Amino acid sequence: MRSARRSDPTLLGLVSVFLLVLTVGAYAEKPNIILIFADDLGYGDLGCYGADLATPEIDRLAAQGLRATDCLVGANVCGPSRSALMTGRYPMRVGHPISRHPFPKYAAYGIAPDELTMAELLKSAGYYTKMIGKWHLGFHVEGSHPLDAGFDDYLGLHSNHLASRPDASALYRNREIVRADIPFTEVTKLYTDEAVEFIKADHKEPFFLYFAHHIPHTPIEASEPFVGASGKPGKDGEYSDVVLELDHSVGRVVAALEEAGIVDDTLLVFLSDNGPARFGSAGDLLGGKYVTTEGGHRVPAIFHWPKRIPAAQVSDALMTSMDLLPLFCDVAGVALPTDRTYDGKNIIKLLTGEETQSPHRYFHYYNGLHLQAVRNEKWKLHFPRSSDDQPYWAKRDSGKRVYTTLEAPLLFNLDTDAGERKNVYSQHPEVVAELMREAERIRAEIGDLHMVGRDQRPHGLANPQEKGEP
Ligand SMILES: [Ca+2]
Repeated sequence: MRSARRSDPTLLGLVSVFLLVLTVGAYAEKPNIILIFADDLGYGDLGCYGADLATPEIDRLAAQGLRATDCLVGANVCGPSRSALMTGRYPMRVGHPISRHPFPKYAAYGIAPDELTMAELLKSAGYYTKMIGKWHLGFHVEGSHPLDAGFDDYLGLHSNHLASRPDASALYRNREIVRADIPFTEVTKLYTDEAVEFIKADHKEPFFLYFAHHIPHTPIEASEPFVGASGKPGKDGEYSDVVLELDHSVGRVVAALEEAGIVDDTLLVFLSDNGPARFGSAGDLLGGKYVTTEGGHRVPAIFHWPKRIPAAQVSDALMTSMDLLPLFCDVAGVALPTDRTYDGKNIIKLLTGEETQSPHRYFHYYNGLHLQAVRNEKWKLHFPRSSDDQPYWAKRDSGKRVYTTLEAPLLFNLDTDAGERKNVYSQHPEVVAELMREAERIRAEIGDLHMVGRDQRPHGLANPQEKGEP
């Protein structure tokens, strides 16, 4: 009798239907995820971060969601910032602490195939994973292409757009060149068209879209409809025009979500990969891209998900770009792998307003391979440095490149001096001692310029801090 019941086709059918309902039910709870990554957009470049330029689309996202005022990226330049973003780990830990160039030196330097990206983890939960834009993690290195890193499909340029290098202005779909030489001014619209079409498609599964812009990175060139749009003169005006083009693109993505009726079920994150370069503003923060002051690492970061993130929130809790991987895993129902250390933390409760305290105790500022500062939520300690310690992008002071050499350590209270201008080192020896201990701990774990950490993946570069020859 019992064996007959086990093989009862009606009962098996009911069990199957029940399991199907469970599966579909779980699916319906998984949000789509869109990650929009700007390139070199400064902390002070958006209206909602105090710029004297209205960026209505992004400002609206901030008003409808959460705007973070203390979100740090894992590195202050494009390549390693992306290795941190994709893996949820410091670039030193994953063996990708240097920004690569299309030079022979970097021929075998890409994101390691056995690092797990957010795309691979989301794919394991049934997500369709798409990438549009700038990869910059070793596109031509075997095992380091976006399709090797968990993306189902890809459209974009392998690194920065360089009109002077034919391969650097080639548009790829997956592994094939589909346009040999695309003008820079066509890229943003083309990418945005692709994103809109993708969002409006009939999706059978939740999707993850990683949309990595080339703007407002150099060349500072807006496409024709945006030339002069800011009404500002000179090169700063041209930069503002590009920011408006970026804003317009974000608006089209949101409009597509609304038209598809899925905006409430989509977690949309907008942030920048590092601080502003020559043009652009870090607001009241000191420095910009290339250096380890707040202007290099602190970026605009906006979280939008009407179903779970209450509107009109501003959070001053310390967050990092590396938190996005654990966050995405949480909302997708993926258990974080336990075979590796994650530097990012799940920040879902900060976003929903259930918590206001950062899950982070410390943040570590590396410039290339060199540990230059450690902070907790309030205090930041900079260590002495010479130009020899610096990676090629920070060898000397110029423009927003500041504190490239320091003869003595500096301590700042970021609560009252986020601009890192008032050194209080001598007043707080106990804070200095604590941050020094933390520096020793992280050096032992993920290394420093002249030492290898016990959990540091080899980068494989000779003279890693030097740029190399074309
Ligand atoms: Ca960048």
